[in-house]
Amino acid sequence: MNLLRWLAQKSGLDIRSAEYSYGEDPVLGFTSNRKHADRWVNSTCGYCSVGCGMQLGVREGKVVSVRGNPDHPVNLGKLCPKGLAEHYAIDANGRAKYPLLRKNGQLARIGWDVAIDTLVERFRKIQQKYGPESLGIVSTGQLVTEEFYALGKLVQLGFGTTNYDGNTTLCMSTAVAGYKRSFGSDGPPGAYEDLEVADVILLIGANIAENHPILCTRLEANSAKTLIVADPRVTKTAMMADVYLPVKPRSDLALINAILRILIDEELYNKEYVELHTTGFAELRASLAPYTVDYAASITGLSPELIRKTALLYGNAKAAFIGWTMGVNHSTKGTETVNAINNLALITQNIGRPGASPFSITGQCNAMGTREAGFSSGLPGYRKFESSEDREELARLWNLPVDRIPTKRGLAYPDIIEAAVSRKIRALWIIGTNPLVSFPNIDVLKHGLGNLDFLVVQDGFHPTPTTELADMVLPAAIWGEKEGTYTNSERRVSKVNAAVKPPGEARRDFDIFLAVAERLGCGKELFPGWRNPSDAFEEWRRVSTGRLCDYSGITYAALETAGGLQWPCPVGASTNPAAPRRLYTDGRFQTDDGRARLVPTQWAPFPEQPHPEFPLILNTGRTVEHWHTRTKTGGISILQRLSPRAWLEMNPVDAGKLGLKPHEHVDVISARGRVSKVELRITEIVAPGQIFLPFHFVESNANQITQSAFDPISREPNFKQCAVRVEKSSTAHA
Ligand SMILES: Nc1nc2c(c(=O)[nH]1)N[C@H]1C(S)=C(S)[C@@H](COP(=O)(O)OP(=O)(O)OC[C@H]3O[C@@H](n4cnc5c(=O)[nH]c(N)nc54)[C@H](O)[C@@H]3O)O[C@H]1N2
Ligand SMILES: Nc1nc2c(c(=O)[nH]1)N[C@H]1C(S)=C(S)[C@@H](COP(=O)(O)OP(=O)(O)OC[C@H]3O[C@@H](n4cnc5c(=O)[nH]c(N)nc54)[C@H](O)[C@@H]3O)O[C@H]1N2
Ligand code: SF4
Ligand SMILES: [Mo]
Repeated sequence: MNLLRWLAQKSGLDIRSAEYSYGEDPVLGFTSNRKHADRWVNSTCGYCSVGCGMQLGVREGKVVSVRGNPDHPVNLGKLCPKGLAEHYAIDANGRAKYPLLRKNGQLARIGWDVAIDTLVERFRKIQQKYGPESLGIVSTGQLVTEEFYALGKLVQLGFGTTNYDGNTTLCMSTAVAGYKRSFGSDGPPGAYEDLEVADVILLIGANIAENHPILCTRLEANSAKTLIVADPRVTKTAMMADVYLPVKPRSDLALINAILRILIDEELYNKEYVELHTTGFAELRASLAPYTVDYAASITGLSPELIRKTALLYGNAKAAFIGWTMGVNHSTKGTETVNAINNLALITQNIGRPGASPFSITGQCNAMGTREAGFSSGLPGYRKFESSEDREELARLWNLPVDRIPTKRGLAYPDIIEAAVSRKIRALWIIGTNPLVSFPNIDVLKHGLGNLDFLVVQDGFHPTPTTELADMVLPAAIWGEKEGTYTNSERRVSKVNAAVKPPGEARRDFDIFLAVAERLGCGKELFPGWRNPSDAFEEWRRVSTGRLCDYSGITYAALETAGGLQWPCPVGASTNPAAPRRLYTDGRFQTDDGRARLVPTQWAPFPEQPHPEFPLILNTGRTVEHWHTRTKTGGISILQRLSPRAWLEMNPVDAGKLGLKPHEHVDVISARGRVSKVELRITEIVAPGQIFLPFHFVESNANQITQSAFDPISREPNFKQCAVRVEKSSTAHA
């Protein structure tokens, strides 16, 4: 049976009456081709960071269909199931339509003028009383770049607080920190094309079949490759592998260090490249002394032969690609693991060449945009707070005194929450993220939010678990209703366009930021003459000129023609087919001496090891049908029917020991809390001693039980392991 028929049967949807029909492409690569719409608007998918080009079909003021853009260089017309159903999110139930303010305990409708006045007055009063840094802002990876650029200026220069971060610290901050330490700058160096030309591809903790489905089409196009997948779970991606590495949870660092040691011992590395383009080789080599194959085998659970085989495959490859995602980043050793991956790529010169890259596959549609143009963990344009030269340059570009530019970053997201717990942060503005579902160890978060004097939540949906706690809710336009740009994982900037108007009185985040700036009295100074995202884009092009993430050659018009352009894109590059597609092609890095750093790393066991009271290791993650906290996908019936509720994966060995049967309801308990009545799936997809729970479902919230443990460098949570036990549900806990 083909996937469409299966999807339709499972979801109860009549294929003939569906809004679109599908082509016969392989699993997850189907296309839609029915044209019910009066007009089609080009845009880019608003879910994941693959960044597929789309066309939104509009009829009578509604988006009635979407289809892949056949001319877009990322996806050539293909879309995955979430993408194909994305238009339903626009008209889904539960869109936020009006500003709301809490009065006598209830959220009540107010007008925009009152909303903006109240926000500015309350924030200002709190800052006057407790200091500018008592205001915190937590944003997202899902606005357009123009909005991130505007928000950064508003927060840091308008409100004058540095306590600004995003959900990207739950996601990408580890990759960012690792890239900065190795290469002197953030920025994934490769291109998707690399997946088509590499002869060895190693995916570590990246389940692209579920989470970046259209990247799988790149793998299919490469028949000569050897695909190696390291994941403790036999994911759909692992099932595609030529070599599957069932690593024990969080043992990757030991594996990579052992591979490094084998390649150095057997001289399978590029001495000339190491000498000319890196520093720290002697220290790296010394740090690898403990990582014998046998030691790594004891940590990873892999056989010594399999470790050697993997090392030799990578070491002998003409072009080797390493892609990683949350299996690496969601760890207190995440940044070091990224550095070990970069070390491996550097000593073998698997960087800056076709097919060769240490590549962080990003997550949200525009996590990259906030990394480039945002002003939270760095200054816009990958500039550094610590660099007086960078600060002076920005001050000149903005026509501001240099002492207005902060000299260090403020608190990271988990530290903002800690500061709310300790009442140093008194007011919080949450934009485009739903922490009541996505933040680890929710009870700490609830405590922090409960301590605030004023909480504003700006979201496209209401009620959400987070908007329900707000003192003020600001209704935002979402994807399909606004204009700007997204940058995908391969640094490709694509255009996002409005096809319809937002519902009720919802406004573009961009307009909300401008209105707040106006009311704050800094509108003219920070956003002179701005009305539309294109105004922000023009300034951002100037601010990024000459930087690694150079946008100066990108215009909205050029994006419409090309379908998407990769940076660096200096003037003239958008029409030059010979412009470099990758970073670091000349072996020069963004460090002071132009050399990459080889960073010694040390493996350590994950925090909270299993013990008799909590003997199982909990892994959490995603499924193809849903997007994070399900504000966008929970109301889309085809997706919701395919994946209606949470489940718990457990190996038959553990189920046998606990006397549990398939489909029984179980509770999952950690030292912090309990998830009640989850349906049990007994399966060898997970190894004995490990269980897996998706984090999409607030009713069975995985983050009720995850831990408050963070990478010391990136501050990213250790979402992928904690100690739990499983019990058959009793009615007492129902
Ligand atoms: N359908 C869908 N797609 C999405 C998203 C979504 O919500 N839904 N979200 C987007 C976002 S923001 C992100 S960040 C990406 C995330 O994309 P992924 O990182 O692929 O997603 P996860 O399921 O969180 O985790 C990936 C894998 O890490 C494995 N893992 C756990 N522990 C370890 C370990 O110790 N070592 C190794 N090697 N692997 C381990 C898990 O078993 C899991 O299969 O997906 C993006 N795409
Ligand atoms: N246990 C566990 N927890 C995890 C993870 C895990 O693997 N395991 N993964 C982590 C990762 S990688 C991530 S990225 C986070 C994601 O966690 P969240 O950011 O909390 O997830 P989303 O559901 O994407 O929330 C985005 C919110 O923004 C709103 N929104 C959408 N578009 C717009 C817009 O244009 N403007 C505004 N103002 N609002 C908008 C949506 O309605 C939604 O409420 O979760 C993290 N949490
Ligand atoms: S792969 Fe990602 S970007 Fe492409 S259609 Fe699916 S969710 Fe959208
Ligand atoms: Mo993410």
